[in-house]
Amino acid sequence: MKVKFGAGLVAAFLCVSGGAALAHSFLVDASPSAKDHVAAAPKVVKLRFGGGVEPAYSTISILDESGKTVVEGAKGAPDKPRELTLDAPALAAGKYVVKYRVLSSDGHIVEGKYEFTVDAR
Ligand SMILES: [Cu+2]
Repeated sequence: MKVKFGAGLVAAFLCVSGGAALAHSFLVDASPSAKDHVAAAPKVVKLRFGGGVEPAYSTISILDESGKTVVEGAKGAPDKPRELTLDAPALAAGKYVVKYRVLSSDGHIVEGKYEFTVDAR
């Protein structure tokens, strides 16, 4: 019993620290993606994860250069259980940060952030 409990603790720790081989839902693709420079403001932010995610318990935010939240939310689609989207308002040229905090269907929270730039026209 003691051994099993110990093993469980190790597994939980590894999950939080983000070992790549684990099954929970890390971000695998994003549009716009990290460090992207886009000529036109994206109408939607789309994040794809390595496993299923729960839209009702997940949030994507877009922050402007000053750190102010421009918009937040998250939509899923029943036929795309690994994807979340966020409709973006008209973004002016500038740097933005996409932050996400999602509930993976294995029960773990996965969070992260990255930056993209809308170039001046
Ligand atoms: Cu996990």
